[in-house]
Amino acid sequence: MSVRSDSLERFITGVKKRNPGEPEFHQAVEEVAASIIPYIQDKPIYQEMQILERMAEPDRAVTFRVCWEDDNGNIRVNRGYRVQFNNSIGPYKGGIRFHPTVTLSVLKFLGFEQTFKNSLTGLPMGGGKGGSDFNPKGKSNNEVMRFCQSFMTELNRHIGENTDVPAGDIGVGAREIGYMFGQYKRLTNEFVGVLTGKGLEFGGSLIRTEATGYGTIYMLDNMLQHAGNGMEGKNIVISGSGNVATYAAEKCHQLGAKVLTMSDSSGFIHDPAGIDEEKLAYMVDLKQVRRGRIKEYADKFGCEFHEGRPWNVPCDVAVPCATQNEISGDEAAALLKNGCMAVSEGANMPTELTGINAFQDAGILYAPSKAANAGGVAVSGLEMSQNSARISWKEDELQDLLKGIMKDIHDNCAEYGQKGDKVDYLAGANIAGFVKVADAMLAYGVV
Ligand code: NDP
Ligand code: 2IT
Repeated sequence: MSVRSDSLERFITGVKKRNPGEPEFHQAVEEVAASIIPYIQDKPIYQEMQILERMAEPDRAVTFRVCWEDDNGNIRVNRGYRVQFNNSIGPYKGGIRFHPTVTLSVLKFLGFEQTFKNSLTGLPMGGGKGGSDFNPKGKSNNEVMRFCQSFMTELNRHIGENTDVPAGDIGVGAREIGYMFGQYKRLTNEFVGVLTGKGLEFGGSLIRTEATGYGTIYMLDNMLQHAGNGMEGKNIVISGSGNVATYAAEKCHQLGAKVLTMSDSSGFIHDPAGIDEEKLAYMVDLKQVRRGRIKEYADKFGCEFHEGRPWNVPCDVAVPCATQNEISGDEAAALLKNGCMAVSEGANMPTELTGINAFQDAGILYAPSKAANAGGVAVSGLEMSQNSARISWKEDELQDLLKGIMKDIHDNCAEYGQKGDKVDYLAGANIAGFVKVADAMLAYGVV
């Protein structure tokens, strides 16, 4: 075993021992450490000051009981969380997820990743994540409202515009942010930018809704252009049909590519004619407004619906936009076998480590989530700025800012990830994200 892999092994063994039963968190830390440990090999100050070890420990994690009453008068109990991971370069910032699979492990992986992602945006934001095992599926609006109010009744004491600024994630969109912001305002008697992703009437920013999906495709476009290629005519396989997937699909279409698939937890639709703006509008109504199942799209447009995930559909580019670990090693191999030459991750950590290794070994363009989906939190950062200054920027200004931030992220990853005549975007993103946070931590001494 080489010195490097030996120290990686020792580091990961320590992380696993201190955090038993948290496989998603172990996975996220291992993926980052595999880039950082070789990088700091000849930079003893980061080792002496135990920077990586300190970054793998959240500042704090709170869990709390969330009680609410359903429409039948039954008392229901869920668990709420906020993991405040690292505030070295700005207030904690990151989404809230409502999904039955939410655990401390999932939120720690997301909070850890968020710290690097937020650093990459170039904006002053630390990393955090929160959520609950509450399942919004099948709940009435009133049930969702009562849950959100109860959740915020506890969460409000841990957050603040200069302390911790949550936003949306899986299961948390404009509706939930509205209910939570209303409750925060009521409890504290303060109208401040304590959440992002707000409605435009009460301090939200234009293009926040579109920003993550658009940004994921800007990252892809930047990678393709850097390699002398482009989006025009590419066949794209997308998973998910929520916020991120929808606007990723829209941007692909606008840039001249063809979107073949979208999915939800019941399966995927395969539309060889391509998902255009009109079909996408139907999808938004189906999934975001009526909260229906994706099979209805196949019935409406006469295309195929399959159970499972879309990674066996031949494509040029894969854009996973649903959830973590949705591309296994075998599915990565299937994508490669069918000619996939680029992957841009809209979801957080959608590819298992074996899948990442397969993409890296094949030398395809691979944009890891912390770089590829940073456009969402970047526009959240711009929403915070607008709220602090009590102004609203125009749409074209924000579009330009988002494009510029994604170009800077690409170029920063390319600079740190240059290996011979190729770019290792995974190493580039990890190292570029690390350096800024690490140097701030060095400046603070032992805290
Ligand atoms: P949404 O809740 O809007 O949509 C989630 C989509 O993914 C739905 O189609 C959902 O299907 C599907 N999905 C969720 N969990 C699973 C699962 N376990 N198995 C299969 N399908 C699943 O969430 P977002 O679009 O906001 O988030 C998607 C991903 O993007 C997440 O990884 C999130 O962390 C990440 N992300 C989101 C950002 C944002 O700004 N919203 C920013 C950066 C990253 P169904 O409808 O059946 O549940
Ligand atoms: O994973 C993410 O970056 C998000 N869910 C968005 C976080 C934010 O604060 O906008």
